[in-house]
Amino acid sequence: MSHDPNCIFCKIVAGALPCTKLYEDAATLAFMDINPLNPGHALAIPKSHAKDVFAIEEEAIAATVKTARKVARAARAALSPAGVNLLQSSGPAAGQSVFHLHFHIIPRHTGDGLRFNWTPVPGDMAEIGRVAALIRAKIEA
Ligand code: DGP
Repeated sequence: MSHDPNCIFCKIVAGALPCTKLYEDAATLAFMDINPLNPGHALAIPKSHAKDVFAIEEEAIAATVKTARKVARAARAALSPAGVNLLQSSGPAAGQSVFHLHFHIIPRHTGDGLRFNWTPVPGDMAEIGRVAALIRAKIEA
């Protein structure tokens, strides 16, 4: 299990900092976000330190998604939101501020005014196809 002594979420995993825990298993932990965007806003993290989606092992992120799903379902049962966003940000340009991979679980309500900072605009299908081909060529087995 990788541990970064300077990482705030590693300190939470180690019990050196408090959190409002929702769930844990051998590989993951879920707890409430201290800056909730909506009531019920929670985070799911791997216990082993990995900075972001690029650094994390497949198994560890799969376990974290499983926990995020569990929490999303519990939030739906408990709070009856109209929907839930699962959000993962990797890199400062994507809005990541804590560099230990995490999924936000954000209960949503119609008209709650939350925006993730983009306005949908129909894409150019040729350009979408061109970029898809670039990414497809780099998909690893
Ligand atoms: P991001 O910007 O995607 O890296 O999200 C980091 C989130 O972590 C942000 O919503 C606030 C939350 N957060 C930061 N420090 C702490 C902490 O010490 N405890 C808890 N529970 N949440 C934290």
